[in-house]
Amino acid sequence: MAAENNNNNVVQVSDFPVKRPREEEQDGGQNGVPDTLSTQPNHSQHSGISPVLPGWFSEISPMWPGEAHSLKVEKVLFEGKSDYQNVMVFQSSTYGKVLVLDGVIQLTERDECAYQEMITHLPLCSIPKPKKVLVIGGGDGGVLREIARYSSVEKIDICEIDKMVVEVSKQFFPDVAVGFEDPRVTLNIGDGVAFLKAVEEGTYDAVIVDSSDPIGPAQELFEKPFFASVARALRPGGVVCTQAESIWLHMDIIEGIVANCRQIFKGSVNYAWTTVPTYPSGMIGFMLCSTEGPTVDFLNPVYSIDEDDSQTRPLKFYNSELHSAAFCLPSFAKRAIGSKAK
Ligand code: SPM
Repeated sequence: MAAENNNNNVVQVSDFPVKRPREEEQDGGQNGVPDTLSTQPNHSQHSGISPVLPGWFSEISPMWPGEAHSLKVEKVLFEGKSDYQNVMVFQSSTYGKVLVLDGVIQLTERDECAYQEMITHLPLCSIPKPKKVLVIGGGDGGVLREIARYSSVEKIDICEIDKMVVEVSKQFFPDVAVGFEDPRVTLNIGDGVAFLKAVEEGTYDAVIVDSSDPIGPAQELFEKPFFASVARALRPGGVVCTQAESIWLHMDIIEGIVANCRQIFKGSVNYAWTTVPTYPSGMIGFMLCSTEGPTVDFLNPVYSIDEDDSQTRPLKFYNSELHSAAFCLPSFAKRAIGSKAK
């Protein structure tokens, strides 16, 4: 099946098996995801429009108990329910348009650059001339937009489970979804876990896992079998960068990810982070790993994309200095993570 995007570039929509809808999921918190997160009611049961502060969106979740970041809502632009999650877009008074999945903020127009640029350029500037890149998740297209900056890249595959996320992003976030317009992009709507299993061994130079949090459709993307599939899909010395949560909120999840990655990836294993004002705790981390092969020194990028004059859209957030600094951890995190990472 094929679908046309806004620019008339044809993107392929394959028939990879689609994961079962989340209502049927009763995993009970296995594989490093705490029971408390898997069994408590989550935000899909309400829209996120605050019952406490009328006219505000409040982000309430068992993943960050006892706190709720709020944004003033000018107008709700879209509300829908896909096979996997509730999807909402609203116009905020200070952060532009906001994309929310199951009551959790995925991006705002104002600060999305801090996430999309870092999750993309931390891995891609760490290896010479990446050619084939896979994105798992990332249905808003922002990571694609960033990968498209690399002239060395010949092929960009993306596997996003939720078609509604892609459609809503194209409609409401054209400056983010612009990534889908690159002719090197092939869009697969389906389960990233199944997609990776079908990929030929050693296919990709880099895999970027732009997932939501590990409750709901993205849970398997934080588990060991998934990391093993990623490692298999990468060439020797290939790299993965995956959303790896907050050191303030989820050290238990991060320690689980680090332990799994240390077993699976025989090259480098490092944790980096960035600020994102609209994510809980104001920051989010990334796990960066490489497979056995040519050494990858994530802390010292081999390519300075910020000095590449051919960029048509200037980078808003990432630069080479921030790249190296992103791997410096607060002491409490260094003790918990640093001792386990190479
Ligand atoms: N392309 C943007 C998609 C964003 N993916 C990550 C969303 C994470 C949201 N929750 C953050 C919670 C931090 N602990």
